Amino acid sequence: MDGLLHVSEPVAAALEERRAVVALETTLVAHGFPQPDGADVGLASEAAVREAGAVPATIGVLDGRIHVGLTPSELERFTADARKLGPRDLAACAVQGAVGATTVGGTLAVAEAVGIRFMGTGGLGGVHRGFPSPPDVSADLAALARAPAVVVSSGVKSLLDVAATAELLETLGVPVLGWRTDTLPLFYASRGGPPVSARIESADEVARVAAAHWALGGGGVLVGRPPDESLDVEPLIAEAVQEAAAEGITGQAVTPFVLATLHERSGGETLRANRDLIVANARLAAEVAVAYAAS
Ligand code: PSU
Ligand code: MN
Repeated sequence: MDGLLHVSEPVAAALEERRAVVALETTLVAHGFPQPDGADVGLASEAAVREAGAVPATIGVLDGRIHVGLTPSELERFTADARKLGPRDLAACAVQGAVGATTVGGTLAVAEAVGIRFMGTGGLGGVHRGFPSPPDVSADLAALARAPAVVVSSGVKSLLDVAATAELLETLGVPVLGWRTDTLPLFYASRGGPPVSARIESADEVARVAAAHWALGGGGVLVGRPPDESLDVEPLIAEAVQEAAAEGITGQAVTPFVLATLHERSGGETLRANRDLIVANARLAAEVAVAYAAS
């Protein structure tokens, strides 16, 4: 399996020297936004990570290898026709030479394999509305329970059943830390979510809680950072989720369909909000990684 993982030179050097590294996914590049917005969001996230003093490691599958750290021209290859890769999909995609964009779960599986402990994203996947019909629970949850990594998100994507997802995170033993808040953010909306397991006030405090969790043999830690600009789009979400069901859209296709429908029906408002929160979360993940490296 030599050569299955390709770690870019800057990421390899940073890991070797125990400097701060932040993993970023490619699913939101390929499937979370129309092109060229997806690649722009990816590049803006990488820039935010660098500004905070860390090295970005954007992850995806190209040409038979799992890449950790992408060049801008490699990032542009993650278009809507890329496969969407959860942890189960990585191996087949690499062996078959397809282009594959990693979800949060897929990214965490690779991050664990190479020793990266921090990641930023938009919103975590979770229990889909209507469970158990369909019986759809994002693989993000199982991956987060296992990988020793801090994931900074704006909570759980509110197109899901957020309350059920929060219960499952407790069952899986995942600490849910509120960034200067007592409740889990609702992706586009900052308020109204379930309570967090602990509120934290600084990047250094997140780093210390994560280090303690890992010293106890724990895995993932979720940090919920409220979006700076809060949007109430619940009626649009309910409409889009219903349409997905009526059109027979299931499995991995549900989240991209709902996000795209919201981007369209909100006149681009959710697209702007989603982009801004992703970049801000990448920056905070880098600040936590820097604090951890300094400790
Ligand atoms: N956050 C966003 N946009 C996205 C996602 C997260 O702002 O597109 C993606 C992530 O890759 C996450 C995935 O892992 O949605 C969850 O998809 P599913 O519910 O099919 O597991
Ligand atoms: Mn699913």
